[in-house]
Order: sequence, then C-alpha cells, then structure tokens
Amino acid sequence: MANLLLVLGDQLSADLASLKHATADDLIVMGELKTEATYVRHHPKKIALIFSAMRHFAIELRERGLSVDYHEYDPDATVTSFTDLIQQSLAQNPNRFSKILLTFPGEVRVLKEFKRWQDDLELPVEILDDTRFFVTPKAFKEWAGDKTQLTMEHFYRWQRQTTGVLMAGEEPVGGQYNFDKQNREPPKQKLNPPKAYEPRPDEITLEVLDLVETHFGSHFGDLRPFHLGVNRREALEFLNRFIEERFEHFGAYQDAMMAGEPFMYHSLISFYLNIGLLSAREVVEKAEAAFEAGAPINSVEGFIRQILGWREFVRGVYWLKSPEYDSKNLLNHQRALPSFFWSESLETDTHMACLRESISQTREHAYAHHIQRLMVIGNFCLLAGINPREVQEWYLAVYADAFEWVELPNVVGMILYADDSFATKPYAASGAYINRMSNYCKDCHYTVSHKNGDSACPFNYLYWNFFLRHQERFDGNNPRLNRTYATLNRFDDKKIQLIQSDAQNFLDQLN
Ligand code: FAD
Ligand code: DLZ
Ligand code: SF4
Repeated sequence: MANLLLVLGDQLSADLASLKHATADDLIVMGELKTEATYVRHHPKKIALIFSAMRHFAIELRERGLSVDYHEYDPDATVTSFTDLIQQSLAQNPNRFSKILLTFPGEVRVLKEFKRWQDDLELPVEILDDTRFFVTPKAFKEWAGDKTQLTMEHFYRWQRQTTGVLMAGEEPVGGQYNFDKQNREPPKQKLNPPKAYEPRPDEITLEVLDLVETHFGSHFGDLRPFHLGVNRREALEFLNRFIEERFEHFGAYQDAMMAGEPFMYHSLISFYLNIGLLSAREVVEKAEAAFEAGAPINSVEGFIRQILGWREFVRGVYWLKSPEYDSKNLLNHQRALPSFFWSESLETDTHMACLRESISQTREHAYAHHIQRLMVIGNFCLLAGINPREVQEWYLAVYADAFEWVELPNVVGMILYADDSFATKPYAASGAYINRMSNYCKDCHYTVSHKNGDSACPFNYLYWNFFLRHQERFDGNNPRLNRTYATLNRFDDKKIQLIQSDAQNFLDQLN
C-alpha cells in the first residue's frame, strides 16, 4: 500500500529521508499554511522565499514522477495547519495509505504535532531522522553525556575526527584544528567585496511576491527588490560564486563590518542550507576541494568550523535543552525590545550608527552577517537587559534563514547568556570592539572614545553598567571575567555613579 508523506517548507531536499524511497503510488502533501506563515510576523522576504521555493520543489517532485498534493496560500482556507493537511488527505483518500511518513522537523512545536498524530491517528506514523545533518539529536546527547559545560571546540574536534574532514590521517590539516586568530582582520579602506549574485524572479516568484504583498505586506521588512534563490540551481550558483569570488577573503574578514556592505565576504548560503536546497555535506566537500585548489587555510577551516562545528552544535544544543530552552532567563532581564527594532524610519529613531546600519540592512535584505547579529544587535540586547522572549521573537521573524533550531541557541546561549550551558561568559563588548571591527563609528552621532555624558557611545557605559548590575553573579565566580572586575573594582564612586546615571537615562528613553 501507499504512504502519505508530508514535506515541510524547510525540507526541500531531493534526498530527504522520507522522499528517498518514494514511489508514484505515494502521495506527497505540501501546503502554504496560515499557522506556519503567522506563528511570528515573518519578514515578507522570508515568506516569499519559502512559498516560492516550495512551489519550485513541488514541480521538481512531479517531474520525478511523484504525486504531489500542493496547497497554495488561501487566507480563507479551512486547512490552516499541518494537522489539517494530514486530516484532509486521509479523509479524501480512505484506505489508501498504510502509513504516514515524516522527516524529523526543525522545531519542538512541530515535533509535538507529529507525536500527537502517533497517539491520535489509527495509521502508523513514522518519523525518520533528518539525515541532512551530520549528527542526530541522539548522537549529540550521547556526546554531551553528563558534561556540565558543552564546549563547541571539543564537539568540533570530535566531528573533524569522526568525519575525517580537513584531516591528514590523525592530524588536522595545517597542524591545528582552529585558525580563529586569523579570522579577525579589521576592515581596510580599500576593501571591495564583490557584488552579490542577484537571480531574477521568474513567473512563479512574481506571483508569490504579489500574494505575499497582499497578505503579509504589513510585516516588518522590504519585500522588493527580491533576489533570493528559490530553487536548487540558484542555490548552487550562490555557493559556487562564494567559492570563486569571496572565499579567499572570507577567513580574514569574517568579523569585519563596513557601512554600505551588508554581505562583505560571507557566503549567503544559510537560507538554502536551512530550507534544504543545499546540503551541508556538499558545502563542506566544496570547501575542501577549494583548499586542494589553493584556498587559504584560515578561510577553509573558518568556514568548515561554522558548518561542521557551530551549525551542528547549536542544533544539538536545541534538541538537548528543549522544550524548556525558550523560557531561559538566567540574568532575569525584563526590559521590552525598543520599538525602533521594528521601525521603518530608523534614521530618526536611533542615533546609534551601528544599530541603524545593522537593523536597516536586516529590514532590506532579511539578512545580517554573523558579527552584526552577535556583536552589534545581540550585544545591545544583552547590555540593555532586553527580555529573551522578545529578542527570540525578533530574530526568528526578521531573518530569512531563521528556524527555531538554529535561532534559539544563538539568542539564548550565545548573545543573551540566558542559559550558561555553552557560553563560558557573556559576549559583552564596549564601543571599542565595534570601532575596531567596523567603520560605523566615524559617522555616528556619538563619539566612541567618550565614556560618559551626552556625546558618549552608549555601548561604553552600558557595558560597565551590565557588569555592575551582575557583579554578585560574576565577580570572583568566573575566572574569564577576573580582568573585567579587576578594572571595574578600581573605578571610584564618582565614576560608578556617572556610569549608572548615563545608563539609566539612556535606558529610560529607549521606549
Ligand atoms: P557565513 O558567515 O558565510 O557562514 C557560513 C555558514 O555557517 C552559514 O550559512 C551557517 O549555515 C553557518 N553558521 C555560521 N555561524 C553559525 C552559527 N552561529 N550557528 C549556526 N550556523 C552558523 N543562522 C541561521 O542559519 N539561522 C538563524 O536563525 C540564525 N540566527 C542567529 C542569531 C544570532 C543572535 C546569531 C549571533 C547568529 C545567528 N545565526 C543564524 C548564525 C549566523 O549569523 C548566520 O548563519 C549567518 O549570518 C548566515 O550568513 P551566511 O550564510 O553568509 O554565513
Ligand atoms: C517558516 C515557514 C513558513 C513561513 N511557511 C511555511 C508554510 O507555509 N508551509 C510549510 O510547510 N512550512 C513553512 N515554514 C517552515 C516551517 O515553519 C518549518 O518547517 C517548521 O518551523 C519546522 O522547522
Ligand atoms: Fe555604535 Fe558607539 Fe560606534 Fe556609534 S560610536 S557606531 S553607537 S559603537
């Protein structure tokens, strides 16, 4: 008998576990669904990316001779959720299926829904491992064992040894596992990153853009111009162009930021990796092949570390720590997210050039590169004490590559220190870091070298205010912060008062 398969909007891989052995007798259901399109106010570009990529993928499946029941978005549809979709398929095809076949999803919420079907439906429901990842949640759990601190570097070395990627026998290629110290060049005057590849929307995408504009046009973010890839061919072109045009400088300038250069030397492939148009294995293989062809080790290792290391690690943490993970708030931060995060007029809503640049670029492209997400926007949310739930929702909504398994650990564990299972200290930085790694400060209303007063860079007093506020937790209890507190403890009362009053004034006028 036939199987009923449900393929989600981030499972668009020809070799998806559930699709590998699909036959013409099986029925594959896919749907542009209200529940999925609205569980947060996704950036319109993100919705358009997913809907258009789903439509293209459905066509490819049909070309493979498979049978697809595809539901285009309809605001009045009675089918609004994955459960509705499955129930309707079962009702329309009585006695046709012997089982429901699913691939492990990217979100706890959806896994719960799948598990409910296992309990409620009369048909067997099989959930296959998502083989697109190197490590299953189960294998990660075994690796984590009873470790109290999960260290990405240890995980990464284990992965390098297990997979043999970038290894020469037992030894890491280049003599060391990690070339991070060669990934921190500040931007130079003459840097000229290549223009990003801009695929032109085809008929299918144009139709989707109109639909998204009608129904989701009020969400934060610019829908047009739209130049994201929506099929396998375009995704591969992004990857190939990265290797040819950007890879050489990726390593050195991985942490650098320049006004007017949203993409720098980054790969721009997270969208396609996360929805399944590219596979992590092929990306790693291409990077290794580029190394054989002469690409520098700091670029190759730095890039592979992000994919084989960080990407797999955060997924492991997500499944290990969920379902409680999204309610973590170790530092008890309660401030509301400032409204300018959702603003269409950032020019007037904040004077902080670094935040303005990073958020307006997010609005325009549904993209910001890692250091903007981590050290500008994330750092601000940490120092200003923003409530983790509000930060999570923002990051999940505004980036086209955002899915909970990858967004949540980056927000909860990495930027906010709302859970301390993998960060050994908060990623807090003053304006000096942003000034060193970007050219934002030279056109800012604030002066980065000023520590206090109206002209001072807010990151400077917010930084010390953060460590004052959490002195009891950290001072003397975290060796990695000994130097920070040695400096702080030399400040006289007047300096401390200035820091606290500047921080208070700034925070009071945030909303
Ligand atoms: P590159 O800089 O070229 O890196 C190559 C690839 O490495 C990326 O495509 C991505 O797949 C992977 N990678 C790099 N860093 C990370 C990381 N920290 N965690 C997981 N994978 C990583 N990435 C997402 O894919 N989705 C998210 O929702 C997301 N949210 C983030 C939230 C915060 C607060 C932070 C600090 C980082 C977040 N990241 C997220 C990680 C990273 O910022 C993006 O993967 C990256 O900016 C995507 O751009 P790129 O493809 O040009 O990446
Ligand atoms: C993010 C998203 C959006 C916006 N819309 C859909 C959709 O209409 N149909 C669908 O199958 N998937 C969509 N997705 C992706 C899902 O939300 C994603 O599969 C789950 O969050 C699990 O990662
Ligand atoms: Fe950002 Fe401060 Fe530099 Fe302005 S001075 S761009 S607020 S770091």
